[in-house]
Order: sequence, then C-alpha cells, then structure tokens
Amino acid sequence: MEDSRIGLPIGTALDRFIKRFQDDFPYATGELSQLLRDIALAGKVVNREVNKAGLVNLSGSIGADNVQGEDQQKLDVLANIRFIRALTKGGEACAIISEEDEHVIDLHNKGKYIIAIDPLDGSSNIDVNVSIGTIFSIYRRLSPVGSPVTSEDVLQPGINQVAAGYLLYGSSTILVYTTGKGVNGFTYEPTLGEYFLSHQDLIIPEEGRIYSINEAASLNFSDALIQYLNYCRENNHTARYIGSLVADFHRNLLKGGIYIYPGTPTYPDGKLRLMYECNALAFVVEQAGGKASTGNSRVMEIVPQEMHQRCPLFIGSKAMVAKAESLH
Ligand code: P6P
Repeated sequence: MEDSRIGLPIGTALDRFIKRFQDDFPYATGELSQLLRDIALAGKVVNREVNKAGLVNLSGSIGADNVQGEDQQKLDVLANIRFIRALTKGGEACAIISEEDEHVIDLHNKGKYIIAIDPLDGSSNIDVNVSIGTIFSIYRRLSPVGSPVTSEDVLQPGINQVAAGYLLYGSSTILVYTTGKGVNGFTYEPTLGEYFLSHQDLIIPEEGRIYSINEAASLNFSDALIQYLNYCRENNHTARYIGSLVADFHRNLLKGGIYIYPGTPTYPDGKLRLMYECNALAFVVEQAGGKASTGNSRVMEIVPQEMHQRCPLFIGSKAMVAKAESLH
C-alpha cells in the first residue's frame, strides 16, 4: 500500500501515528497525544456498550431530560461518564464542556486542555440501530495552568481549536480527527482492541450531489434556503438525511455533499450546538478542504457567549456551502 503524503501506510496503528506526529508541534510535550489516546480509549468502551445496547437493556430512555431538555437516553449517560472518567484519569484536560452537563466540569488539575464534547450525538437512534457518534473539540487553556478555569478558557472561538474530531459507531467504528495538519480516519478492530489508519489525508470533494436537511420544517425555511434547495433539485442532486449528524457528516465528507440545520420555529438559532458539534466538525471539514458556515459567516469565527449556545449550520463541500451562502 503506497504511503500517503504523511509517510505512514494504511494500517498504521493509531498509537504509532500519534507518536509520529507529536513532533510536529513545537510545544508538544506529549499531553495532546495522551489526550487523543484518552478519547480513543473511551471510544472503545462506548463502542462496546453501543454494540450490545439491545442485549443488556442499555437502550431506551432513563426517563429524565438532559440540560438541553432532551429525553436522556441511557447510553447518553453512560457515554458521558466514560468520557469524563477517561479524560479525568488521563490528567491532560483541566475542564470539560459536555452536552450532558449544564456547567463546566472543572477537574482542578494542572491539565493544559479544555475539551468540549457531545458524548453521544443522535442517541435517539440507538433503539433503532442507526449509527450514532461522539463529537469532540480540544482547546488550550488561556489562563495559567493550575489556576481555576475561567470563562475565557471555556468560551473560545473555533479558530482556537488545537484538535477536533468524531467517533462514528456504525457498521464499523471509526475515529476521524485533525490536529490542524489534515484529516485522518482510523477504523477500530475490536478483536485486536486497536484503531488502524484506514482513511488517510481525507479531502472532501469540492462539489457534491448530496444534500442533507430535515425538510419537514421547509414551510418555515427562508426564501434563500428554499431557493438553494430548489437549485439542488434542479441540478440532479439527491437527498440523504439519516437524522444522525455524525453519520450524515461522515458520508458527505467521503462522497461530497452538504448538511444543513437552519434556524427553525422550534430552534430559531438552529438545533446544533456551537461548542461541541458545529466547531468540531467545522475544524475537520475545513482541514479536509470544505467549508462550515452559519449561512452567512464562518462558524469557527463565532465568539461564544454561552457554552451551550446553538448556531445554524451549513457544512460540507466548499462549492455547495458557497452556493448556499451566495443566496443568503
Ligand atoms: P431533527 C440528533 O438529535 C441531532 O442532534 C443530530 O444528530 C441530527 O442531525 C439532528 O439532531 C436531527 O434533528 O430535528 O431533524 O430530528
């Protein structure tokens, strides 16, 4: 198998890959590498629980709502616990922003990094065996190491991310991430308990024919969005919407396409969360040559005012997002 431009062949184990590129970073003292390993480890545990959910009654709702007011699924809670435990044990993160927790989790340690995470996105799909995912975003803290975490540490714009990515628990489980030097995907081999490089130097096609949006809200779409969707229909595009962001995003990343979650009457600012959904996928897509917009402006330049704030999302192939923006 020919080496990619990164010089490591398909099949390289994640750990070796991380080590190989640790030296790319002037301040790399191994913490970011360890952080990525912690996330990969938690992903293995969540993968195991997702895969047996139906058998050990892990699916379904716990009968409570999370801070989002959304019906919390058992696996949401488990995944949140697993990632928080792995990140706490790893010691590299000083604070965690989680979709499942209203407030910042300050780990009161000497960690350099802030993690924003959606431990299990799309969890309402668990009971029907549709792919679901974990989305994560990593920032360096701005305040002195060891001091209490500040709101400036937490509310950083997406352009400050040092790494971001997702795990997709699907027909196979894949970890896709970037540290600002391209995007690579690692498929998990459960019999070996290892992730192996399977998608190297991912580049999203400049153009695509897939558009992903829930058209049930189309009676309330803006004229510009209606115009864009008509453009898609008139230009031989096809609609694909799984209802699971990571699954829709990953397919569009590989094949080309655009995913749109606009403002709607139910979600005037869109349903998706800036810190641990939009920014993380925006970093990945930009590193893969794509684009992530609110419909009018670059997602990664938004300065967050509130850690659970939402934002409209147009993300995917550069030419498709640019076309949608041009109509807004
Ligand atoms: P709707 C899942 O709840 C999620 O956050 C994304 O994974 C998914 O793309 C979207 O919401 C689905 O929302 O309103 O179309 O059901």
